[in-house]
Amino acid sequence: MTTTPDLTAMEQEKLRAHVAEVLTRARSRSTALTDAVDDHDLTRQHSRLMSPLVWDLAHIGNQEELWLVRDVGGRDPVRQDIDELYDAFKHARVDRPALPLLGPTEARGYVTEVRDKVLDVLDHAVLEGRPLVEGAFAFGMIAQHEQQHDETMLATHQLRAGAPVLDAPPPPHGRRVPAGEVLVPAGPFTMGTSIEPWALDNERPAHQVHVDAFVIDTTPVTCGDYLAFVEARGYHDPQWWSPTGWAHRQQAGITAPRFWEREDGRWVRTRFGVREPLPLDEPVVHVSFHEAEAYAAWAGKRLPTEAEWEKAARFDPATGRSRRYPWGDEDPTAEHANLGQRHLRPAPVGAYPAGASPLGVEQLIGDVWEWTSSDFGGYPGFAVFPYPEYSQVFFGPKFKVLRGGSFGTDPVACRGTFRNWDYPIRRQIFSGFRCARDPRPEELG
Ligand code: AVJ
Ligand code: FE
Repeated sequence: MTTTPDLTAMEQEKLRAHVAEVLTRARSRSTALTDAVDDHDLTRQHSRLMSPLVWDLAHIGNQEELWLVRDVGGRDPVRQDIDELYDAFKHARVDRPALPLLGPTEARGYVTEVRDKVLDVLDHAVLEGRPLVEGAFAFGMIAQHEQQHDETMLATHQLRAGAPVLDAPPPPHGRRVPAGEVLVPAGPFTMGTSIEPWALDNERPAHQVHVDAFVIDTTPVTCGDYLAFVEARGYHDPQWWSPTGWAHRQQAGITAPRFWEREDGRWVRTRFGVREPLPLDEPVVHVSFHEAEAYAAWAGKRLPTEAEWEKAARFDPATGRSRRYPWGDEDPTAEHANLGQRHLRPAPVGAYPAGASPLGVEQLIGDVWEWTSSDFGGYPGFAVFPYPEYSQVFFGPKFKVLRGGSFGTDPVACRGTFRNWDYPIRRQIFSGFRCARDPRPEELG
């Protein structure tokens, strides 16, 4: 008996071309982020929270070698001797500068050698059969991995002292949005996915979740909104903070979002080396989960749960279906969302009317990662794929989920189902939030 391949030869070719395109886009970005600074800035540690940029670069190449050269390609190792140096579980970020890392020239040569082999593997690979290569999954996973590290490198750039080295055009203008909040009716929706070919293991499988009615903000909380909390002495009143959040706020001496400063009686913020007046209509960024939670309490609201966030982003009341993105199933364009480091900042609220969900919730995708109130965990039926260190080892109450991607997230690593996570004290990432609340009885009609 003969079996018909799922993909025609032409479909295989289209998929190969798509893979080559996303890999190339990721590499252009990694190259730009590492060529922007000198060797000293590539090898030094800009913050104890971050790796030296040259570690990220070689780690990108090492993951690509492990999965695409050795596993998918079945080829000989390029540099087996360095696997241990670039294993994120072997050395904490703080210790990485002291390791005998590849220098800038060696690291660049290494990632290029690996990529050349990978493009050859791609030319010969059959993109179906084994789950790892089905729909070119492993290639998509590696492109996402590189882009995730590019976002991490962008966060390192934000922590770097000195003159600006990155540039990008400003984002589109904001606008006044029709309503500040919308009601999302009670009922089930499909959370997660079983059909998105490059969805990672933690996004799977699709499953029904009942969500009670809730009200959610149509836009992320802005710097102007957040400033009102700061000026109302919100950082000095424990009633808005959880006990853990307050303890951290006290111990770390935090009195405003990261990168905000008061200068001659005015607030300024530093963004990739540029000091500028606080942009009041832009989503607040560089806040921790604890700060987000405190603001929400002060505003008489709360953070959305992860299920609420995803329902607001994907549920289409007209069909009962869950969309890939708030605006529909089409991949994001520049009209839909601020992604991919196209701009070096979040866009003002109202900048993306074409990105709205059916219920009118805006800027869920792009601009700033949004903290949710949920711990990171596996969905019912979760299965490790292809390795437990991507997601599973982080499941549990130590990590909070963030959703939606930021201006520094590439579209390949951003979907309505995509899940990010971090410690609730972290704020060097491009993290913001929006508020939700329980409906008042009269709003339920
Ligand atoms: C999903 C962003 C939390 O950077 O720690 C990179 C992504 N995993 N290399 C991280 C990741 C392995 C991960 N986050
Ligand atoms: Fe990694």
